[in-house]
Amino acid sequence: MKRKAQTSQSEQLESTEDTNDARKKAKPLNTSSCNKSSETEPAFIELEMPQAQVYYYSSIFSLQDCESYYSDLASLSQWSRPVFKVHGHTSPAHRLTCSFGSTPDKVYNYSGTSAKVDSIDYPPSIKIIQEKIESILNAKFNFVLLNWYQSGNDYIGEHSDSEKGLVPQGIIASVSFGIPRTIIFRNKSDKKLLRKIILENGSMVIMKGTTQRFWKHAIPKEKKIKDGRISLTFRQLQ
Ligand SMILES: O=C(O)CCC(=O)C(=O)O
Repeated sequence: MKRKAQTSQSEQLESTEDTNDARKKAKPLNTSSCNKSSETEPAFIELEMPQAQVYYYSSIFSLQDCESYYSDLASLSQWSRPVFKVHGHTSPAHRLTCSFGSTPDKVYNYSGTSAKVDSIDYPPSIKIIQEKIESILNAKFNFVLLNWYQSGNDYIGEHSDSEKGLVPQGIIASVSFGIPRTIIFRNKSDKKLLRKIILENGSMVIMKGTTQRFWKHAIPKEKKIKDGRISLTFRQLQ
C-alpha cells in the first residue's frame, strides 16, 4: 500500500514506484553555474531549484581516499537495520544505518526510531572526513547519520529532513563513497517539478536554508546496480 506524502523521514515507508518514475523524468542538473572561489577550494554547482539552496561538489576526495574510506566505514561494527514505526506500522529500513555525534546529551528522533549519538566510539576516519568538510564549508557539525545501500535494491524514500532536533534551516552535508547513485529532489507544492543529480564517489551535496521546507529528496532503487554506496549525512543538532 502506498502512503500519502509527508514531510519527514517517515516517508521511507512509502512505495518507491513514483520516485523511480521521477528518476527518469527529472531534469538533469544544469552544470553551467559552477563556482570556485580559489584554486585550493573545490568547485561546486548550485542547482536551479526555487526556494532551495542545494550545492553539489563532484569530487572532494581522491579515488584512493574514497576506496580506503569505503572499506573502513563498511567494517564498522555499529551498522544495523533500524525498524521504523510510522502511524502504527512497523517496517525495517531498506538500508543499513549507524550514527555518531559529539554531543551525547542530544537526541535525533526520526521515523519512530531514535538514532544513537555515539560519541565514545567516534571512528577516526569519520573525524577526518568531518574536519575536511567543516573546513570547506566553514561550518560545524555535531551529528552524522550513515546510510549503507548495499546494492541498487536499497533505497531511501521521498522525505525531508525537517525533524525538530535539527537546527532550523541548518546545513546538511551528504558525502558519498562507492557506486554512484541518483538523488531526486521533488518540489512539495508542484510535484512535477523534479531535479536529479548523480552522486559520484567522493562527492558532497549540501542542502540548506529553506530546502527541506519546500522540497523532498530520495535515493530511489536502481535495480541494475550491484555494488554498494555509503553516505554520511552530517547534521547540526540543536
Ligand atoms: O544517502 C543519501 O545521500 C541521502 C540520505 C538521506 O536522505 C538521509 O539520511 O536523510
